[in-house]
Amino acid sequence: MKKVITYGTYDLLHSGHINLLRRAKELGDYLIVGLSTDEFNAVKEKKAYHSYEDRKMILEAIRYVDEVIPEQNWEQKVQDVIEHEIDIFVMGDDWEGHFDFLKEYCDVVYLPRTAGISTTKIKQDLLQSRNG
Ligand code: C2G
Repeated sequence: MKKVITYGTYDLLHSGHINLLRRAKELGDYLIVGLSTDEFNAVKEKKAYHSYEDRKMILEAIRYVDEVIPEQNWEQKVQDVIEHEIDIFVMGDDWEGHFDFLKEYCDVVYLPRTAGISTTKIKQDLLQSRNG
């Protein structure tokens, strides 16, 4: 069984997230998502709209996702890859090069981001529409 892992905040789920998860799953048989906790989001200077529990429940409902684990810090990836016997690490290419240190432990794949959509854009568009 080929195991894949990816990480993220996955707040205000949108087509870019789903495109990433679908392509990540297509690379193997089992997809784990390391979901950023609310505390780690603060480290990433992100404030998610949905709580970790809600974002986890939403991800677990997606057909491409087999397991969700908490992402609590920048340092856990090597341990996660070893413990979960991961074959492929996947991220969107906005992270190109940032996780190449994992090549010692598994394949590292950066997939093209989906253009024109982001959680930040959703928040900005909603703010503008409210302000007229
Ligand atoms: N993504 C994408 N296309 C978009 C938006 C996001 O492919 N239009 C991808 C990102 O590249 C990432 C995943 O969807 O692989 C999740 O995006 P975020 O929730 O924004 O993740 P991020 O905050 O970048 O967290 O340790 C890694 C970090 O936790 C990554």
